[in-house]
Amino acid sequence: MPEKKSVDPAITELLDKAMAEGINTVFDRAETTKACPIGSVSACCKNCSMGPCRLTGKTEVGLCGATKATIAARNLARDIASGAAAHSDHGRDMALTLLAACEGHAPDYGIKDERKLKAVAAYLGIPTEGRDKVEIGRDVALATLSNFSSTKAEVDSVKRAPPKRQEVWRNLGIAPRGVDREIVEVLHRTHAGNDQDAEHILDHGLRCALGDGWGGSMLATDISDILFGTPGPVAARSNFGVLSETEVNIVIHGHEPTLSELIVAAAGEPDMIEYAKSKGAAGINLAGMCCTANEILMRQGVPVLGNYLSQELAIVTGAVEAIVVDIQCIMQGLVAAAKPYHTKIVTTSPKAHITGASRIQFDEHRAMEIAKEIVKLAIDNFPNRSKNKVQIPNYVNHLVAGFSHEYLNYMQGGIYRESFRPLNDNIMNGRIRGAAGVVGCNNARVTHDDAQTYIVKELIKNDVLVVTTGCNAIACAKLGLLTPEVMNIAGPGLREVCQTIGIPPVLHMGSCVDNSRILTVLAQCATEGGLGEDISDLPVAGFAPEWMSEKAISIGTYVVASGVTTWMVGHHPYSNSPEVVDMITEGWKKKVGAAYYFEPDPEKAVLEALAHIDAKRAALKLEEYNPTRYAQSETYLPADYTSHENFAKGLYSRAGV
Ligand code: XCC
Ligand code: SF4
Repeated sequence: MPEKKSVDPAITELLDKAMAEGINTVFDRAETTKACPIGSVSACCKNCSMGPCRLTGKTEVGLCGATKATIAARNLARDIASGAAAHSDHGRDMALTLLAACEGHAPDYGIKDERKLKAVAAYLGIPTEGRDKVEIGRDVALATLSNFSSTKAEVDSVKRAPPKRQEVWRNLGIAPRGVDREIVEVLHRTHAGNDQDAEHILDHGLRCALGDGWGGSMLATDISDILFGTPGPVAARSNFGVLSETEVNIVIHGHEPTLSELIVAAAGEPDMIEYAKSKGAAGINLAGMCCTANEILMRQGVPVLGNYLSQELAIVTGAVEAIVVDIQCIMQGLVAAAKPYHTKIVTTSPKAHITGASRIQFDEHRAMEIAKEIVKLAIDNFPNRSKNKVQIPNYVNHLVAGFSHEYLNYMQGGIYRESFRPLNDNIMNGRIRGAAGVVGCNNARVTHDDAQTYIVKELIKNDVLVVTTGCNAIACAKLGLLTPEVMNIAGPGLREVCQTIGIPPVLHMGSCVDNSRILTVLAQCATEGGLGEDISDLPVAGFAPEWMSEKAISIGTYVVASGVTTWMVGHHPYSNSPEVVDMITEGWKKKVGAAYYFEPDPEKAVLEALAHIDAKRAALKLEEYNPTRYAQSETYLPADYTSHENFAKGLYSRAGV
């Protein structure tokens, strides 16, 4: 059990309140419920009813003779399949919404970003010349759907990878054919008595994960951008201080932008605000949680309340009228935690009911009407708020988010000269040592937000540019790492580049499905010139600190399969088979040019990743990284930035200060 539960003082404050009020949260349950030592290393198989078989002590094989390697590989492949299914089913629903909108059945949705529509149409092979956007949109939706259960040789977006990478996949026979097909095939292969060669199972695991990253997730991002707009920089706020004492607080939690975008619209309607006032509230205040937060932050600047482990504590503030959830990362514990409070938990997805929660089923055909119904339910609940139970931790941080691939491209050369040249050049000359994607969840087995923010800070100190998504992005937001001021702790070379281009050293790129944005950025860096020809040549690394979900396993795997060595910061869930551990590290280095590490120590992970980045630089024959070579003059720190010491003290600023 971690000594300290969270590095976020708002969480610490609310945990004290929860304890005083007798509320049991995930933090308490992490103390009373120990992780199973057998399952946590994949020493258990329950794929048939002769088991579950425990491969511990002297037991080398299961009843059927399955080896430790087979069992660990099957477990890993199934984790990938489940994670890929979650992301991809989300992508499918986005496509169905686009289709309904273009066929006139979903009047509250439309094509917001025509430029993106045309770009996506181009890589899906859909003609755009002289055609109406609704017609193109319909074809894009249908073509997207055909990538799921396809009869194709490859999903369309495989073409978006650098040619060399495509070759690697084709040579190994792991270019994904259809998103659904690869997931089904994992389940088939891992059924009792089928594929029983660990390496062969894992090859297919790679293929399935690629179907997620370059298939389902990428299409989810693309269609979200078409429907709701491609993100550009927005300023916003984060942490519990964004809740309002006087307004109706609605927390939007989950993953999809479909409903949440309309709740944002509904909450801004004059009749809704009037209605809130008629109930004694000053207005309506929205705050996001988990990846829905990221979706509406990136496009609308809606404030972010917190990440995965914060959800029950939102209730404990006593100030939240409704937590509206759609899919994924929603703890069942919300319902029990809400019992002693007035907060209503509202489930909305046909795919995610929770026993005991309120339910307003979402239907894209009547989207606005339903969004208003939800907002009204929250408003009606406002009079039930008991003032003496309210405690809103007074912590807020400012942030800048909204860095889509398109924006990064535009930012480095304007609309006529879009490129990644400045970034590549500065990596080549060593001002920027390399880049890292830091994603990841929250995990109650370790100190909340600690490894997340530690790793990001260490990387930027070492002149490594960071891109972030998901719950890591939210941890960074809360800790003040998404502000330009954070340049004060960045290494001098990185700082100089960030100041010149006008970007913060930590770039928030969106939700978990938006890790696909990172893939396309990597593809462009690799083909821009000067940094090799394949993603695996780039001086970059991946991290997933505090990861917990199967989605994280799928993401980690597709990032590795794309050529980026990745550190999952946490215990090794497949370590019962040293053979499998070797296959996904040394083995995958040979196959896909990148290794998949599970490392519990964040410090060690950072050191290994820096060494890896330097080795990639050396292989490219780039300038050796030298931290004192650039930007040594004090004038590089503009006077209006706070001093190092003051900034460090103020990492958590009190609201309004
Ligand atoms: Fe869920 Fe996407 Fe993990 Fe956060 S980071 S806990 S998966 S919300 Ni993807
Ligand atoms: Fe045991 Fe084999 Fe059945 Fe797994 S598939 S539970 S190892 S008998």
